Amino acid sequence: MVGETAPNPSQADPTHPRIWLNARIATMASSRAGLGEREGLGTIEGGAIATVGGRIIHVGDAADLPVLPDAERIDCEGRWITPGLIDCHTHLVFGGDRSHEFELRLAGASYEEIARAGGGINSTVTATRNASEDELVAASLARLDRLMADGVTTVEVKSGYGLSADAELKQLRAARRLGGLRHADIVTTFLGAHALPREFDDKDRFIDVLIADILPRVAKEKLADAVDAFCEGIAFSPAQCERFFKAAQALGLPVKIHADQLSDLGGAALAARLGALSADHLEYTSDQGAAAMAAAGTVAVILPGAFYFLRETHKPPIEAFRRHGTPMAVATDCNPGTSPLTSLLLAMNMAATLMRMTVDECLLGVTREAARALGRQDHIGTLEVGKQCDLAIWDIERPAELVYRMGFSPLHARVWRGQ
Ligand code: DI6
Ligand code: FE
Repeated sequence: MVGETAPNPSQADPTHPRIWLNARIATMASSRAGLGEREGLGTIEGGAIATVGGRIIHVGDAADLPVLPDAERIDCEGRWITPGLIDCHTHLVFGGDRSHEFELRLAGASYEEIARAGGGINSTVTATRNASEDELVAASLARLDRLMADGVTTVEVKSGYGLSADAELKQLRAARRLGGLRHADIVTTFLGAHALPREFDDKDRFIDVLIADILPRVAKEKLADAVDAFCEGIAFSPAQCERFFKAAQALGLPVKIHADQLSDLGGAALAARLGALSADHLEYTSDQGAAAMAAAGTVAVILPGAFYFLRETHKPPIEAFRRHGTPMAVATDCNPGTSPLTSLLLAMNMAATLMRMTVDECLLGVTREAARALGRQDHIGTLEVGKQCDLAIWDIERPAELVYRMGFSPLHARVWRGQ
């Protein structure tokens, strides 16, 4: 059965010790290999994992297991265990859908024509403003369940379809509520600078309102773990993004950026200069941008769903990221306009097929590097003693199967915080 581990007496008690035995484990914790070498997934054959209180207390040889007399013991029968997967870039919470626009585009309309006719990001803003918080939660839960069926245990969720104080707060509250309704961690990002809402005609004036009014309320209510902006000709300039980011950083919030998706405005370099957690999309990022990100430790989040759906042909500079040692993550970018994708496994397949990322890069990209893109690398993303016990247990013979198959989830069980 796909889903949580089967009900049992100890399930009610998350602090109860548990041991998974007879597993093939990909810890994702191997030390970084030299440039150009294959890094590997930190594989352990015939291994065991033990948890107490939701944390990992042992990973490795079954012979070295600590003594836990009343632990529940689970025989994995040779199945593979990876860290629970992490989708580090989604716009999961939104109202309405854009299937009609999809049909218009198939009939030859351009993204711009659709936007002028009332479509585009602002049509989702209208639908999101008109939805109640409960309606947003209900619509998003269906999408979250689909992500979880692929072994996902942490999901980042951005706002950015409200673009007024009330609607942004409503979107972020709906996102936070998802975490109380499912066995998954929800990480929220305030994407205040996503688009210019219809009631404004000046982008600088909207940035002023974001900084003076909306951002302080988001921060005061602790509704966001980070702040994001869309740096693009059709959205905000690097200078406007920087102004917004500096205000966020002054409030102690880390920043992320949608950069270089449709053109190279130097968004990657801006991310590096500000010490951003990640820069995402990056189809048009230059070699210098890739090098600056590597030096700053800013993660390159590759979003092949949007690349595919927009029929983009300009690929992100994967080879430059590799050469410079820029960490790479992979995510769904789940959103109604450019990536209506709710499978992280399929996102990995697309990253490999369309962008020539290796299997190991894809798997590290939805675990260890995705955790880094959220600033949570000390807590999740690898199987190491002390980390949160989030596991995905798979009916596969080789890790490559997780990247190779399309539209099939070989998930056997999902474990979140040891449960
Ligand atoms: N980049 C994207 O691809 C989405 N947002 C962004 O900043 C587009 C979102 C939409 O069209 O609704
Ligand atoms: Fe996005």
